[in-house]
Amino acid sequence: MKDHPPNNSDEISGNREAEIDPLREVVPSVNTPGKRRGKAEVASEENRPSLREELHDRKIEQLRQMFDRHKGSRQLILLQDFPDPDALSSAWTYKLIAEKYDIQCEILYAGTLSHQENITLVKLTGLPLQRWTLETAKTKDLSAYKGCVFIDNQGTTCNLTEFILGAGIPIAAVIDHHSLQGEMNAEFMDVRPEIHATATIFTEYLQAGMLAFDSNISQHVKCATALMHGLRSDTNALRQAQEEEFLAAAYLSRFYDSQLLNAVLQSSRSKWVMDAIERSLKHRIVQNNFSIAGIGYLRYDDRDSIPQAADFLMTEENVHTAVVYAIVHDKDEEIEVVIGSLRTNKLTLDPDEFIKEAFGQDAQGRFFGGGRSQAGGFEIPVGFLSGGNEDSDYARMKWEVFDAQIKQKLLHLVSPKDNPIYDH
Ligand SMILES: [Mn+2]
Repeated sequence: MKDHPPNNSDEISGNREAEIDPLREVVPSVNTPGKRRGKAEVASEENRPSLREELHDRKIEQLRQMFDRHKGSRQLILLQDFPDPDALSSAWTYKLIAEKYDIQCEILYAGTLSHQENITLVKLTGLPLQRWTLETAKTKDLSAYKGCVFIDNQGTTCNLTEFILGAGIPIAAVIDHHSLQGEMNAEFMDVRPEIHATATIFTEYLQAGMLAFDSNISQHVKCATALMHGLRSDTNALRQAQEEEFLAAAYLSRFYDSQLLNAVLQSSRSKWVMDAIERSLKHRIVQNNFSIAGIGYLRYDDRDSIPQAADFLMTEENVHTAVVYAIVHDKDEEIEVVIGSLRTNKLTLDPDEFIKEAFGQDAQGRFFGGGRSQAGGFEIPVGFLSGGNEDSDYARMKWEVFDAQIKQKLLHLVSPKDNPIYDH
């Protein structure tokens, strides 16, 4: 279990003020990329690359240069502790591109691969993934690695970050679609919060010629399938996809294996996920179209069942937003954290703002959570109250206190009128 800042689940982003997006700064409208201009536009403009295209080309050039500088070396790709399909497929694509530059990459995660679809994805595609706990990392000769790479995260959701950076390995690249979480001293940065999946960014790299997929090469077909799955899973099966994602999916459709994707999508839910769903149904309260459920204690390895339970609560009629949370405990380390997931299809609800406003900041000024488009998460350390659950009365009391406090904070925002403190 990680012991660093709590504001770091996979759905969490950093300070919005700090967002830097060169494309957005220069071109105010991100919805009118030059490549897709209408026919009605002036002919002379047709041949002139737009500012956005130029910036895109410049990014690709910077990426090439970074790879050139690292030719023949080795790199570590760091994923979040609970890697999702977007992260897994994007990391694999990076690894395949890097191989063209004779760069060997290890794809690492420190936590658990627990979502049934992720386990199936890795098994069926042979996605080259390694689990390195902090203990494992300490036994490795890190001097072999000349760069580390953060993909679909910016280090805050990875338990290895501090150790790897502390070992003096420079950051070769950060490629992500979460809001910028702070300054990173990286050789190459491509952080685009307006894009809904990192797999979209990587598909753009492929289209720009960083690697030519070949449908006769089984590894390429499997990687394209993984990217398609990544795209789908970060966009609610493309229901929340934008033009960029559809264009990426269209490109990937030339290479991916639809049967393989089906096999991944049909993986069945584990008993633990079924249990979490059952508990969330039993304990949910629905107010103003919000469905909120505290589901008690959960093993660390079953953390992924929280967002799945939230997804399930979203299927009830008239519910536009679901929040599910649990006290997640790590038996080995006696550490407990309240972990929660938010899902919404209400376009005017910004999960990042909602979570930051609901839970505020800790004593160090760090938020307990945040979000990306239509999803968010939070982690609240149980701290001094951790452990001692052999005494079932104590365990129950502790849960009731956390449950009441979290509900109270959420309901402040859900129905401000009901709360005297909010009633100005
Ligand atoms: Mn993602």
